[in-house]
Amino acid sequence: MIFTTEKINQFNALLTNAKKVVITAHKSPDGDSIGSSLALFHYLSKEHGDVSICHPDKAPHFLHWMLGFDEVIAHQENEAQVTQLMQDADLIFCLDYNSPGRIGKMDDLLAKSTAKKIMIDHHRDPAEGFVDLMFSDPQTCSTAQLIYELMEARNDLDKIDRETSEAIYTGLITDTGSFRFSSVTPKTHEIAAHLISNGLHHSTIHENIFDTNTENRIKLTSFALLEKLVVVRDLQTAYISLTQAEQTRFDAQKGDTEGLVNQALSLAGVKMAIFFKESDGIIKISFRSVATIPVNDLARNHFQGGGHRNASGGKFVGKMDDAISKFVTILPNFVEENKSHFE
Ligand SMILES: [Mn+2]
Repeated sequence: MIFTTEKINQFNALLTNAKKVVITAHKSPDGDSIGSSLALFHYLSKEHGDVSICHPDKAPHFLHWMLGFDEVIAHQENEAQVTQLMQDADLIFCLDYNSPGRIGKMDDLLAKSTAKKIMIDHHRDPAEGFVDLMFSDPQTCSTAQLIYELMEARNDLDKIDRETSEAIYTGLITDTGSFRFSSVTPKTHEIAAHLISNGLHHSTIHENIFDTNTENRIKLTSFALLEKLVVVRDLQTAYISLTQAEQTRFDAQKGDTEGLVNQALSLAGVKMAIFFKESDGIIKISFRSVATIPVNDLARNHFQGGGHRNASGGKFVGKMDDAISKFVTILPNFVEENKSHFE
């Protein structure tokens, strides 16, 4: 239980003393960063007059349907407005990220701000000292679940309306692969059950998020699986890579490669999957694994990254071929060192 009475009292005091509240979340928004931001926004707006959402960049199109989405101001698009809001803020929420480095170019605004800061997050190893009040629980599947638990701890579950409910549910399903990851607990299902009992149209939300493929996206996915999937059968590993040129060929939009790595992981006999994506001149790498295989070690030790045990990210500064050969060289050792996890 991270929402202790003592910490909720501190939370209440910080909120009461703040005139202007800004909600931030990590770069490259996903269903949980947007979902938790909107859920908190809808919730706080009921008791607090001045709440804004400032994100480093814009969310992929499959999240634009969300109620209140237009409230999210992207630093990338409205730098002056975000700068002003961050400067004027008395209280800043840091949602779904564990260190200031995760908000891209907004990190400077956060560092310079004199506002009080509250973190609500579920990533491991939160950085010390950049917030005044920290709610961090790596055991929880999503930040959206933590927003629900915050409302619960403040006896405000009756304030869950349609907007809040859909935002929380979006975070839950996108961060858990639709309730399949090991991070899902009875509590996660209890929350879903409560939201559905309250009238949430869960199947519509699922369709809004997952059934929004464009023709180009399906073709890009098909190309990636047909031409770019490599299965290293004896090491129970599969990987996919996409260069910038390959993405351009299919006019890839933000979010179009989302979930690709999970398709590689879905192969029978494969316990670890990696996706290499050329982006902004570097190679961004997504790692996924099953059971206890710690891909965050791989990401942290070799690819300047980190994250969760089963879902991590990293990067390689250089060419695609060099990123892949580095990985292929490391792979046998990693599997050997983690032998027991691969059995
Ligand atoms: Mn999350």
